[in-house]
Amino acid sequence: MKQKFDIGLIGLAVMGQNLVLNMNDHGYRVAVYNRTSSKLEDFLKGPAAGRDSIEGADDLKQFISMLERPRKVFLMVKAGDVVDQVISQILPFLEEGDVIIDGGNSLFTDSSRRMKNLAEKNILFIGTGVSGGEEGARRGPSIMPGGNPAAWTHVKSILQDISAKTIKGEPCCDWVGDEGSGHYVKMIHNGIEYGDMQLISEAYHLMKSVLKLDHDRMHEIFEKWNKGPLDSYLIEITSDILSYKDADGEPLLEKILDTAGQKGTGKWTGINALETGTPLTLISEAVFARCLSALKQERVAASECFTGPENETPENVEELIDDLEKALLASKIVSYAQGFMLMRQGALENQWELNYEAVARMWRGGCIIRSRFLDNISDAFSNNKELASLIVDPYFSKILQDSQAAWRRIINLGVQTGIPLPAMSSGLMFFDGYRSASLPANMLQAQRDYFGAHTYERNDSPRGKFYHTDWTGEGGNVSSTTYNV
Ligand code: NBP
Repeated sequence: MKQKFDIGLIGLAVMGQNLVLNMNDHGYRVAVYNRTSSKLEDFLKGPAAGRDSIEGADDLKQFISMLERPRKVFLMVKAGDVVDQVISQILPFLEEGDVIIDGGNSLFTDSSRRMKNLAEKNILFIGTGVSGGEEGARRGPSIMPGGNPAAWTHVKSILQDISAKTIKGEPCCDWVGDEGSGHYVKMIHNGIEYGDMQLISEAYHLMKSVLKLDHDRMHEIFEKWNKGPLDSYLIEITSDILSYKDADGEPLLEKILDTAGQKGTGKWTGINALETGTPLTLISEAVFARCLSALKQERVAASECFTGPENETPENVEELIDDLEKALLASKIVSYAQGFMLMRQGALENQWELNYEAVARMWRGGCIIRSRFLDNISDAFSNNKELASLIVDPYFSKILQDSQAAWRRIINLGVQTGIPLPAMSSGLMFFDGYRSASLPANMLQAQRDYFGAHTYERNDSPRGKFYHTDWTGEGGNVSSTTYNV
């Protein structure tokens, strides 16, 4: 009898093809299927040619019959309804104990629903984040699996073998937790990615438009920053992008239209932050900055209505470059602190037990936000499992303390020259709010009580005791019900 296959993969677009080759490089026999059969043929005759242990089927029943039991079916198709459609197409051919792994960018609530529905049929479901794009999928992505814990033993070795490894050789893949927690962690990863990208773009904007640096100089600066605490994949590719010349010898970057696209995971992170009441200000600003950039026509029209401030090259350019590095690092700390705050809130609301140290380790290699900095985050949670915020961890609080003067100078520079720094400034505003023992919310509470009898607590009374004042002398004694949403 013909030897069965270790795993089957459905969806031979860029991610699927590269994951198959990666699995095969690690000794796994892989069966493949794609809705459009010409793409299956192209793959088998192209990238998979000469690999005997990769075989395809253009019929789902046959494809499933090729798999070793318990069958492991990896879906790498477009996120959303397509995942439900494909699951319902393969279900008739699966048996109890088989495993479905969805590796696309699915919404975590969909993954929770799929896990529960499939558990009723005794099919084990995993929703896993896969990050690293094409190169990551081929050479080792960061993989964040969550779902039915009984599935983990069946796929652990495959997923950890194909994942990226940290410098210490640890796999950038570990069990995240129950239900849709794997996709939840991936969603936050993508939100943080939005924040990092926006912060870097703001630094580039100031360098180009205020410090008037040319592309070669900007390339050198990012290259230098990549040897310090900002060392990361995104800083590295920014340096490469700045040195890339078009056919005419001019920087290609300046020919790219300034309207950003997005596929939804940043938006989901912002929505979840609002739903859970988490102040995820920097990442949300990064999402809105993309939305604002997309209003190109309106921006061009508005640019003709207003004149911004005069913009003369400052005298202390070298000092400002150092300030910018510090401002970028400080803002980045706030962004990650907010991302981990949201993760803690998500874990609380969904009753998941998340290991934050392991999450930081999973992001250490293979994924788009990989950076040296994630080792420090992992250490912070290893030193204190109950850490309220990365901001108060001794390593990060010292950086913030030492950088805040430079950070303020950079935000001032942006304000004075009319260069928008939405993410960097919202990071500073959050920092100032978070480190303030008192905020003007007493005024908010007074206003709420004045117009809506919403009541307030007092500084000189125990928490939980609520007061209402008849501010005008014309109100009654009846107060509104006290609750928070
Ligand atoms: P796409 O997101 O472009 O999806 C294309 C695949 O989905 C093709 O195999 C296509 O089959 C299949 N598909 C579609 Br579209 N509709 C289908 C249907 N109704 N039934 C069955 N199959 C269908 O590919 P990708 O960029 O490789 O991404 C795959 C997943 O991984 C997505 O969820 C994506 O968000 C996620 N992801 C992507 C990246 C990245 O960098 N691209 C990184 C990380 C995660 P066809 O060939 O017949 O049209």
